[in-house]
Amino acid sequence: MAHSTMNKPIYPSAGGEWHQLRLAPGALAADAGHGVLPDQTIVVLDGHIAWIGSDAALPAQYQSLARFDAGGRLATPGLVDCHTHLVYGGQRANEFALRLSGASYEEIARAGGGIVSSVRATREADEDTLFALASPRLQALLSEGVCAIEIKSGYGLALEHERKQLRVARRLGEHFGVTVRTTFLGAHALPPEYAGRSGDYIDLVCQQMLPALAGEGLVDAVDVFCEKIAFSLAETERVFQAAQSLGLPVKLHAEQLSDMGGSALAARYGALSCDHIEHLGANGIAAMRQSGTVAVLLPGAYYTLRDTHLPPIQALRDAGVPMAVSTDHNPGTSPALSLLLMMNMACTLFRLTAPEALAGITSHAARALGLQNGHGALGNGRPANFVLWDLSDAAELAYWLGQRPACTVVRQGRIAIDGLNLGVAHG
Ligand code: DI6
Ligand code: FE
Repeated sequence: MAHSTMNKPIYPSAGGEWHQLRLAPGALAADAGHGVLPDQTIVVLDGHIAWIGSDAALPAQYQSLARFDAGGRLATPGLVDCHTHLVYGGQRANEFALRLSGASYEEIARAGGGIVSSVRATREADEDTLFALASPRLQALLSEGVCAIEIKSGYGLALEHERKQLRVARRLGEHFGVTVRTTFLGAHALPPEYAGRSGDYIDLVCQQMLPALAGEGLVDAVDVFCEKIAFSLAETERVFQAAQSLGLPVKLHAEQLSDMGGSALAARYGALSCDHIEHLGANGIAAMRQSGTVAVLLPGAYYTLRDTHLPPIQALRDAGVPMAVSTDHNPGTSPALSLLLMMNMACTLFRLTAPEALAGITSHAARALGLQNGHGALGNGRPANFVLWDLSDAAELAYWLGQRPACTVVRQGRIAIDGLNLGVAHG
């Protein structure tokens, strides 16, 4: 936010010798795999892309606009991080150590660590504290070109504490000028005070928490952790019914540790996405294909848990199910703050191609949030959310490990971050 060019309108256009913005594969939603389009110009007016195309074809009406010199750099759509648990108190480095000495995620959870330990720390923190803790995490993601992000609740597990998380998520969006989609994940874990009474807790989620928070405008979608260590298929369906009655879309943490059939259930409710899905089977894939549900791959959690059970990438590809890639940023299983690193892991661990991984953090990720009209692709009339990269090959986005390539980030037509120092318009 600190940059002096913040909020400056930009009008890149052609004219003169430096005029090209190269569009990366995936820059246009249908373009993944079709290679880079050279010598492209983007005209931005009133926060929208007024025109995009070959520089040689720039319409006369735009030729007198002030011009930003992008030096022939790569342009991609703004990145979309479609699955995060960004707002929480504390951290769980102790569990990292426990896992290194052999404990499993499930064992730690059953012993009272895991999600519930983040719940304790989150309940103790007030809104300002949570905002201060989440801000640098968000800034790390924004510095790599994220223009839209999903933030889940799920570390409060009581009305006032879930509210606190969601309010902080909204505030982060306003403060940093970034699109935030909030997801209510009240059914993330059983809070200790409901031990042995998960039915009662699901009643609370469905009858009190969700209606109250939705009524306050804090909920854009509803998620559940459907897993043996979390909530059953029947409990998941009750939450989906409550969401449906409020007109809210659903998504699901599904088949991460076992195949519970959650994805097929979610697909029946028209879910935006099913996430994790390492253990997804053929039935789930068929159901997701039918409902147009996005498969969200979370290689950071796979890596951190040293999982060895790969998600069914080839079957998803064969079925034409769109695959998104996200950080799943959370303090337990994916303390990841780089979407480009997730792109690398999606390629190296899951064998996505680089264009697939780029579509996974742009167009497919936008769709996983229901944001496909405003984010994840470049095209005439769309909001101007894009990134210029100091890279010569789009595959470099997935190639470097731990390098944060310099970039200039345009959000809603304004330069939000100007890492390339383009901030001077040329007439
Ligand atoms: N799956 C995840 O990856 C996170 N939540 C979930 O349901 C992990 C949350 C945590 O361990 O704190
Ligand atoms: Fe998650």
